[in-house]
Amino acid sequence: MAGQFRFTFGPWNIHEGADPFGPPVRESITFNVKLAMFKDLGFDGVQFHDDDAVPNLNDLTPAQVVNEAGKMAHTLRDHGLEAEFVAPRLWEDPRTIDGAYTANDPKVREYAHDRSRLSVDIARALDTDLIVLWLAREGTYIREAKDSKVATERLVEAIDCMLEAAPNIRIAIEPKPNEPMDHAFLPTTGHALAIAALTADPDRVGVNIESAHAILAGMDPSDEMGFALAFDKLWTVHLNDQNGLKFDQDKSFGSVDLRRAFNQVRILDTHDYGKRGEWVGLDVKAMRTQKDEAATLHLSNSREIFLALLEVSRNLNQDKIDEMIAERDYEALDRMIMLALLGKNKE
Ligand code: GLO
Ligand code: MG
Repeated sequence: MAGQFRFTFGPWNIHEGADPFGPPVRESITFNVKLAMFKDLGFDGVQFHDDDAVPNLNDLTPAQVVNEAGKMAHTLRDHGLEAEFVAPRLWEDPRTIDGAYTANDPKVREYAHDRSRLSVDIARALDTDLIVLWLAREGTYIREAKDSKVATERLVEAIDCMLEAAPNIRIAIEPKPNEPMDHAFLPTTGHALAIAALTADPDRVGVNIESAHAILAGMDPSDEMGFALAFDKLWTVHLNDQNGLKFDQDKSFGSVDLRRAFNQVRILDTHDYGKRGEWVGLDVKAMRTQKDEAATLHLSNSREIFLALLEVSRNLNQDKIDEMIAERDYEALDRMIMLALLGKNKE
């Protein structure tokens, strides 16, 4: 049964290990070398930022951007890989320091719209219909800096601009409550799905749920996933783990709370996630202390843990579980799950 799921990660998941308080601890790896690693690590698809696919795209004409993206599509095919999505990287340009879509300066908003349309062109050239929107700087450090009603309207405008750019493009919003901003405007799945309703084509706006982001918002990631699944809006996931409320850690899947990871796998599997081509995306980072040689194991480990938890979930005796639920015998159910996670499932 296992193998029904197909996995992706992004080139940023193989990282130099730099953090705000120290220098890089590993050598940089070029994009092409990273691409050559995907299959060996067990991955069939690539998540792209727009400028992962077309470096220096701000210096190119739109026609040149499409041409470069076309070359990347060939490179991908040569590696036997597919593109899962393209995400406009709107948080590294000096212009977007105080936000892109929600910037107070109309020229910055115009730049953000233009760049987002380019991301749509890149997605089409890479043969994917999915745009992921991680709204990094769309929030505030102080409440008075932006008007949240106006900001919401500006987010709708930005999404509409992408929906208009291509008739079949779909947008998966990746909610996150904080970091780098103190307060983000779309912190949860509920916010993302609610804003979809204000756009020109709600059917083409869904979510990318990241485990760590849900945890930072005080939510259970599997419940967030279940909520999005009920709306038929879970178009991708960023699985990882997070140790409490601190900076976004992007730890290996299951490394903090195995049961929380198990419940994410279980809700996805129970509701046939993946059957319509949805990928299992990871957004994990190597530990800062890892030496170069071990700096990709967080990816293969996360996939391995996903598949191991899938096996645990599928081996559970559902009739027994149903009986326990009917009896409200939650102690027995609790024990059963814990023993299963310990590899001691005797049912
Ligand atoms: C950061 C996000 C980031 C996005 C990626 C794709 O917190 O998780 O990694 O997922 O840039 O847009
Ligand atoms: Mg993410």
